[in-house]
Amino acid sequence: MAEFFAPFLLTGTLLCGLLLPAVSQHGARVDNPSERPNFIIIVADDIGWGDLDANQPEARANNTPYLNLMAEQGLKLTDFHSPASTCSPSRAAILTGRYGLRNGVTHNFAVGSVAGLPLSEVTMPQLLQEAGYYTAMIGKWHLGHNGPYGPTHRGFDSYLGIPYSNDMGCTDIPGYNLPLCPPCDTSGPQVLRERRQPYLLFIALAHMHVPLAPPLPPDTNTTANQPNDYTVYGASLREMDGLVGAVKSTSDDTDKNNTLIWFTGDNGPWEQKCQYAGSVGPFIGKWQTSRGGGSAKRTTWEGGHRVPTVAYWPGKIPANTTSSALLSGMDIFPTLLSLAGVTPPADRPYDGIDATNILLQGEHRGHEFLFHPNSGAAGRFGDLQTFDQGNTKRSTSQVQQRHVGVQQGASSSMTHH
Ligand SMILES: [Ca+2]
Repeated sequence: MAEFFAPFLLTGTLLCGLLLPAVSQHGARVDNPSERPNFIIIVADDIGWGDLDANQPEARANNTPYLNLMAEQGLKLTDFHSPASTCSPSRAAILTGRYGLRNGVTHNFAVGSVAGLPLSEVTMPQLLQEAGYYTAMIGKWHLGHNGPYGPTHRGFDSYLGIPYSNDMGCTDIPGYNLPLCPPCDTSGPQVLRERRQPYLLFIALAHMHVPLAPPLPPDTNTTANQPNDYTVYGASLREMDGLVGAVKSTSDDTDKNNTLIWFTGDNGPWEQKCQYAGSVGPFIGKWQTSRGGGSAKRTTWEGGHRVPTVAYWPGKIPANTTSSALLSGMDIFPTLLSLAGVTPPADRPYDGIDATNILLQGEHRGHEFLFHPNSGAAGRFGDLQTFDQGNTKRSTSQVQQRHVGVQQGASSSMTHH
């Protein structure tokens, strides 16, 4: 798999004589800086905050050496949150910079879902594509797999992947884990290396979502002959880490100083998958679990949405730095657009913030508060929505009772658009 990614990274990326419109199709304003960076966004599936060794070195797990190195050479974001605690709402918010209450995706899409991310939404790849970027995606989409809802209709020039999770529909038939599903675009990505455009490469890994299918240790012929320290989850994590390392290595060999790599997760690990789930680190949800609930994916407790995150850009992002700024996956949208000189359409509000100065300048001021929707998967809708405000986390009912001002501000910003 490591070799699989290498051809999709490119070498020279300066725009040479490409004339850009001042206003794009969707009303975005496009400046024309002399040099625009490449973006590689890597989103792991169901990974835990504690799965990144660098987040809890005392555990000495040694499962993520390549990500650890990326953190040493870049910026570790320790208070970074997925926009939701399940797949589709989180991914929709990452690609639109808007909460699900605005973009319309508050639940996961099913195999039988007819539609997807509403067509009225403007996505990050759309805007970058219109601004002259070549946009490619590899991996899990899960934002609608019929007709105009597929990734190549939502801003990606090329796509190779699975239309939804690897335990859904035609992807979970034993022996046929990666079939040629009709919704898939099987034309394959074009080779970015040959293009003289800046690029966005969005890699949505199937790791660490169940089912896990890691390679066995080299000296192992059967699962019954595995060494004692072998675990399916740990081996999968090391495989995922190796893929990230291969992408980073290829990028370093080609456009090291002009490429931002941003690794994060779409939500926390399964709470009920036992040894097949990741680590939430210290965010064990003691109050919640003591009452029979869960602490992670599908819940609004910390382990459900605080995700391991590393940003890497040699020469731009100071090495071996850590920020505890309160940030969200929704911030990727405005940050990338800002770095590309693109001002998004002004006809709608956005919930993400431009984190450029946090990445490049060491500033620490992130969101004043974050809203954590229950994504329709943690009980009756509205029961378990929470807010992060600095070091305090409150349910909506507590916010209503004790922080009326915050609640009023949040309510006004949550108006549907
Ligand atoms: Ca997920």
